Amino acid sequence: MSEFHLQEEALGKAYDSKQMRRLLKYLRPYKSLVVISASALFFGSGTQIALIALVQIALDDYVMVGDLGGLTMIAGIYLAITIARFGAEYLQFYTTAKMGQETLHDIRMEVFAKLQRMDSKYFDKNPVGRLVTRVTNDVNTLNELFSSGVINVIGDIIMLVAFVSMMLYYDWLLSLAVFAVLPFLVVTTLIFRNKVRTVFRDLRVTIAQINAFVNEHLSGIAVVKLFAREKAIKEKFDTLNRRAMDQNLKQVFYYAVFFPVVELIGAVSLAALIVVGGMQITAGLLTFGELTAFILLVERFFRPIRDLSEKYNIMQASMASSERIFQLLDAKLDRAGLTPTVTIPRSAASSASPSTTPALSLKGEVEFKNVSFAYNEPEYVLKNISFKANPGENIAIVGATGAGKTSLISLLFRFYDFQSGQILIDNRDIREYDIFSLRSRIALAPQDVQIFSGNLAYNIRLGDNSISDEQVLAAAKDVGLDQALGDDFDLGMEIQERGATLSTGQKQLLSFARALAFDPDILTLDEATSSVDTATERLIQNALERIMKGRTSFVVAHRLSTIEKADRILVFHQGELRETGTHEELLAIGGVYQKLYRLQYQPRNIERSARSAVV
Ligand code: TTP
Ligand code: MG
Repeated sequence: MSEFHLQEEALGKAYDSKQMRRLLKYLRPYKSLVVISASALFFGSGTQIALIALVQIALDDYVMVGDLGGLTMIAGIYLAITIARFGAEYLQFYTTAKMGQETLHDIRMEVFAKLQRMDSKYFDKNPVGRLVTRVTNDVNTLNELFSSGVINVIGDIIMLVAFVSMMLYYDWLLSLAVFAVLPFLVVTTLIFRNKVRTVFRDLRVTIAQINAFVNEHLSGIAVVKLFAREKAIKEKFDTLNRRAMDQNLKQVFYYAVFFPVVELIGAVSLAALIVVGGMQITAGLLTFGELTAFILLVERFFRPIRDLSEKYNIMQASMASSERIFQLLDAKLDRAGLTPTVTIPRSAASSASPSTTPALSLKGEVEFKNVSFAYNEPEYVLKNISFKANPGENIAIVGATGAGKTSLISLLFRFYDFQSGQILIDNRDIREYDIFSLRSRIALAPQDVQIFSGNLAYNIRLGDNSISDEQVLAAAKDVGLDQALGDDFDLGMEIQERGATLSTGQKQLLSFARALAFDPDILTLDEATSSVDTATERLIQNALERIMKGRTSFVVAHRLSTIEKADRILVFHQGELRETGTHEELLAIGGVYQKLYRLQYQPRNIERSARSAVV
């Protein structure tokens, strides 16, 4: 059974006081709503009791005596109380819903904010589908707790107590007749709860599986189509879907049995009531009005009991959800929150003029000192790496696939912390820098360009409004995005999620523009391995040259032209830095680089390597 399976399956207790206290903290900002809602609930419950008492008074003191004038007055009071009850119920319904939605909003924000602060390792371990479930399903379950659970459970209990006291007040013998059926009710409820809990848990697992399945197979729809797997995958989905349906029906079945059984028990107790009540009336121990009121009470008496058993499910689900949410909220934070910080103020980008020199920036000297790194120890993907890049130097990083090039780059950004060694930027350990300002001075154009739905300008500045339209436009033109997009080029042009409207080359240029827009001190590029047409190739070449000028830059290079122009080439092989030098120097050595060059970079082989890269 997968970890995912287990996690979604966990359905623990229906009540955990520590967790409940923590949940209730979310209600704190909405104290006035809680007070209004609770008062309305009390008031509403009071009216219910009052109405029943009124019926008893009307029957005994007016109908039986034949006082019709007084009866009109009672009817008037009845109407007034009913209207008040309507008002109270409206108020209670509205305020609880508002309270629920407000807390829901707060929790969702908190969960999302927390997710944003998680480090790369966390996302490596937790599938996106599951995290989406945290933000949507789990938070929604809590909504049920807040909007229909907490306060109503209290309300149900109050009503039960009130009804029981009133029944005892009217006639204790009759009350005993009613309570005699309670054991049956309790047993039925327990059986029902057990059955439903099992089905409910199974259903949750199935739904989580359906979510994950849909997520995976829609994200990978191209592969599904490519291999014509639609039919088989549809069948697999059908199995899951059918399972969910069966489980749902099973749940419905239990409900369909449970409710009528409760009704039946109620009917039996009513019958007993009429017999015993009739005898009591004949004996002069009970009035007709009191018996009527009693019958009304008994009817209402079973309702909160039934509701409570339903609320049990809500409570249980929300305890499980809140446990998962709290687990996420309590997860260890990105080192950003933990490290001592030396703040590098951002360059004066907000002053709009691109010519302004940054207030404080990095010179761009980068040094790796015996850096070793493993995603999972002891599988080291970088072994004892040492080199130094001078400010403004353009460095190409080459190596076969899996050599550790992307990993090396990600260390600079502290996406991961390495196990040993030191990385220095401007002679200072990168762990001493404030992580956010560090990242704001180093740009990355990654191997896979992530596109967000929105227009071109949004995709370049990524919502950073301190980058002006002029800067965005300048960056776009500087990398030749205007030429690549031709007549379509416009900062307002809409770009679809996953970049369906852009070609690979255009996406690359866009990512360059993104990197350039905030005028970084150090630039890193992870060239895409896929090939583009010669015109775009030339655009990319020119763009690369322009954006690397005057900055320390690291380019994971797959293009011979990029490599040849670099000041220095670092050759990686199986996690080790094997060779360092210029193109000519390295060819002369006749080592790893020469082999790589022969296999991949030599002009006549480009076509072939490009094709293999795509596959
Ligand atoms: P990379 O650093 O991704 O290798 P690369 O960038 O040189 O390869 P390519 O040219 O194909 O882009 O991977 C080095 C090793 O690290 C590899 O064995 C896979 C492993 N790895 C992880 O375990 N987790 C990760 O998140 C990444 C990126 C790599
Ligand atoms: Mg890579």
